[in-house]
Amino acid sequence: MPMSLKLINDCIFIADTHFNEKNTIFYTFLQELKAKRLLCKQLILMGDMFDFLTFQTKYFIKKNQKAIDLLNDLSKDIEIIYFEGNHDYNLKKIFPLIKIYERQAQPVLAEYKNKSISLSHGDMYVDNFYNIYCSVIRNKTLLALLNILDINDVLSKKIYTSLMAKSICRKIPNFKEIIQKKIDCYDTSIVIEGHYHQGDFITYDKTFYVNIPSLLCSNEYVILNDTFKKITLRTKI
Ligand SMILES: [Mn+2]
Repeated sequence: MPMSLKLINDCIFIADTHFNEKNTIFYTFLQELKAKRLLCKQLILMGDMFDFLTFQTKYFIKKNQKAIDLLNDLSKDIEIIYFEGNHDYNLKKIFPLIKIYERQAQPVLAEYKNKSISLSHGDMYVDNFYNIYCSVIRNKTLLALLNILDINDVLSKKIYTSLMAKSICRKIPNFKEIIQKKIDCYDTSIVIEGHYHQGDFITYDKTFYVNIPSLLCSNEYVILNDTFKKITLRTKI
């Protein structure tokens, strides 16, 4: 498999910010980058950055416009890589300068100091039913149709309200065992995922597993410089 991505020293990973009207830490983080209070040459977005975003759903593009614009602005100066998640997909036309990896292209094989690393949002290798569900919700014709049917944004507003009410920050008790079941589906010795909101780094027999914490849940992101380090986002008030 060809290496499609080269990770550089001090690259920053963030995951699962679930941006919406209530959860705005993603926007705060991007502002820190814009003001250069946080320095970064390569930013890797591990998915579910927006609580809901697809190219076909105009209501959500409007809702998220502020964060979309800032991200596009930053992508002129910073190399940004975006792994689509289960809440944000069909993004290529929204972010022209960002390297987007759709679910079907994941896991992505990356290279860092002669080591190969697999990266994906984290909702792969679950089960067949979930895989079918994923291809249905990403179907562009279906989404376009729903957009036409979405008279006065009624459907979108329903989705939005239910997403806002969801509590997503919780500890998964047997997380190590859950990942154990799928870890051998990857064929690299390092695996990076988001999706689970745990932020655990776990050593298995053959694999080092990095779960990028949810910036929304724990206020943390990850920097890679020889090793992976969790950093707490500090913002001036
Ligand atoms: Mn997810």
